Amino acid sequence: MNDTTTREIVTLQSHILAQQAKNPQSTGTLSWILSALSISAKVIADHVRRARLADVLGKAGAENVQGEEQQKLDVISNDVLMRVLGGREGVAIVASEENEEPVIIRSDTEGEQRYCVLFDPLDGSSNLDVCGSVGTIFSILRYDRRAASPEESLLQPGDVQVAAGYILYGPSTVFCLSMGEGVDMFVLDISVGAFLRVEQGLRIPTASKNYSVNEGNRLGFPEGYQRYLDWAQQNGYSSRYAGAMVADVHRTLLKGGVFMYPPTVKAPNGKLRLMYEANPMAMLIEQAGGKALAGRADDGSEQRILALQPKDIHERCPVVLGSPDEVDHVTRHL
Ligand code: P6P
Repeated sequence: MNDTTTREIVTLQSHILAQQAKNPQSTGTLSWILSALSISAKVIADHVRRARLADVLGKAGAENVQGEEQQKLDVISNDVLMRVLGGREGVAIVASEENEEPVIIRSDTEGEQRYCVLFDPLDGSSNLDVCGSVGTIFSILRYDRRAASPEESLLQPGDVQVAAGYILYGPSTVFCLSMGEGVDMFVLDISVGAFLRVEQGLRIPTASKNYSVNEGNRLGFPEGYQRYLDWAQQNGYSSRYAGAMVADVHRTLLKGGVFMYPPTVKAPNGKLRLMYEANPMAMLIEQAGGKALAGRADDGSEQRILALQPKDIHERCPVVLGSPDEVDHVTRHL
C-alpha cells in the first residue's frame, strides 16, 4: 500500500479520546475541556480571518489589566472562550489575561476532579491591524479544593500543568498540544471543520543559529543578554522576531533557535506573563526536548520557568526558551 493509505487521518478529537483511553481512571472531564478549546479555536479563527472585513479591527476603547489597549478581537476571543468553557462541567475556574480577577465557575467542595483553565485569548493582537499572526495560549491545572481560596488554587508551579498548548492563527490555523507525553501538532482543515494531526511527538532541533528578541530594547537588557547578542552576531546568527509570542515560539519549536524576552527598563521582570504565557510555552518546549528558563536564580543556577512558584496570576517573568544548545549559549553569558 502506498503511504497515503497507510498514513492514518487522526483528528484532534480522536487524538484526545485515544489519550483518555490510555488512562482507565479517566472520567473524560479533561477531554471535554480540550474539545471546548478546539471549538473556541475554530470560532476565533473565523473571527480573525474576517476581522478586517467585519471592520472589527481597531481599539475597543477599554484597557486590560496590563494597561494595554484592548483590540475588539481580544474582547470577542475572551468572550468565546469564557462562554464555551463555562458550559463544561469540569471547569472550576477560568483566568484570563483580559480579566483582573479569575472567574469562579463552580466551587463545590467535593466530587470529581475539576480543572482551572488559564489563557491569553488573543496574544499579539496588535499584529491584527497588519494581518500578522496572532494566537491563543492556554494552560490547564487541577482545581485544588484544599486551597484557602479558589484564587489560591490557581497559584501552582508550571511543572504540575495537566495540559498546555497554543493555537496559531496564521496562513493556516495550527493547534499545538501537550498532555505531558510529548507535543502533537494539528492543522485546521476548514473544508471538514476539524483539526487534523500533522506531527506526533514533535522534537525541537538541538541547535540552530538564530535568535528571536526585540532588539529595540537591547540597551535596557541586563549586560549578560547584551554580551550574548554580541557573541551571536559575531558567530553568524540570524534574527527573526514576529512580535507575537505564539508565532515566535512556534517557529522556534519547528526550526530551533532561542526566543527571549529579557528584563527591560520598562519591564524589570520581562513583559510576558508566567501563568498563561511562559508556563504553557515552557511545558511544550521542555516536552519537545528543549529548555525554558527565566534566567538565573539568586544562587546563580539556571531557573526553570516551570519550577517558579507563582504569587499572583498576572505576574511576569523573563523568558529564554528554545533549543537546548541555544539556551545554553545565552545562559553562558548571563
Ligand atoms: P514587544 C504581544 O503583545 C506580547 O505579549 C507577546 O505576544 C510578544 O512576544 C511580546 O508581547 C512582544 O512585546 O515589547 O516586543 O512588542
